[in-house]
Order: sequence, then C-alpha cells, then structure tokens
Amino acid sequence: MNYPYKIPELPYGYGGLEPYIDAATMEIHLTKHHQTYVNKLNDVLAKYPSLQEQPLEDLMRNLNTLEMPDADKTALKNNGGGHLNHSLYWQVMGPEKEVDTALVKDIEMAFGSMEVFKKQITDNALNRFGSGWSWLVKDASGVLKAYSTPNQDSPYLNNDVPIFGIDVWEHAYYLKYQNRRPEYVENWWHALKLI
Ligand code: MN3
Repeated sequence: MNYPYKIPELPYGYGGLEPYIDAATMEIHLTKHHQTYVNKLNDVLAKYPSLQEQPLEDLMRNLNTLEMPDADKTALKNNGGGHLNHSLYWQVMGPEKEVDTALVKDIEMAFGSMEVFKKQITDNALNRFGSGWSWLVKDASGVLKAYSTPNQDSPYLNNDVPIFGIDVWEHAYYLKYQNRRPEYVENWWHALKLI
C-alpha cells in the first residue's frame, strides 16, 4: 500500500459474503465509507511529502512523534486507521473458509479454547459503546490479545499487529441487521475465513 492510497477490489464481489453480510452493505461500505477514509487520508498526506513513502503502519506507530498540527494528526489517525482497518477487514473475510491451522493452535494455547476466545471477541464487540472495532492482535512480544478500540483507532497505535477485526460501526450492519449488533456479530464468524 502506498500513497496515493486507494480502495481494494474485493476478490469475492459484493455478494460474496451473503447471507451473512448483504451485497448492498458491502458495496456502500467499500465504495462510500472506506473510499471517504482513503480520500481524507490522501488529503492530509498531500501536505507532508516526507510521510507519503513511509508505511502507514509506521505512521500509526509513531503518530505521537510526528511534527504536525493536532488537527492533521487527528485526521491522519482517523483516516489512516480507517484505511488500514478496512483493508484488513475485507481481506480476512471470504465466501469459503481458509482455516489457518497454526493460528487456531495459537488461539487455543493463548485463550484456552476456541469457545472462550470467540466469546471474548464477541463480548468486546458487543460492549464497545458507539462505534469501533473488536480485535485479535499480536503484541510486540508475540502474545495474542483480544481488545476493542473506539472509532477508527488502529492497533498499530498500540504497537500491536492486528490479525483480524470486526467492524462494529453501524454502517457495517445497519441495512440488514438494524439495531441487532449481536446478530451481526454472531453471523460475522461465518464470514471470517481464517478460523
Ligand atoms: Mn467500516
């Protein structure tokens, strides 16, 4: 990924995750919401040529050390995070399971069982008040952790590497599920291809 950033093409099409995520939600989510993060990210980076060639993950890790006004820093955090978070979200979902057996083993080691793990990720998704994400991440020492972040805050801000995240902004589910976030999250596990 490099500046100017752009939205990806979905290898499985807008309808590829039906019935768990409907095609209209996928299309609007990618071409309107994600596109807006990309546009605003490119707008803020246009002012900082020296940052354009740096990996976006590094800009998130080093956000506090960047020399820029607070308004630009906030725009970079929100829209850089928005781009990174959504790019991963499209990538970890798919119409067919492509189970990562090494990851499954690591999860069972770290959390005790897949059931305990899924409950924790789900609880984090349901307890996130307002908009945000529920994550599985690997920290700098290689330990798997589950937590949620508000808004578009990227796990890279914490120096963690995200493995997958559930988008719990209403725009991710409202057309099909309206206020029923628990039903969206329950169905989302079917759209996740990794486990
Ligand atoms: Mn979203």
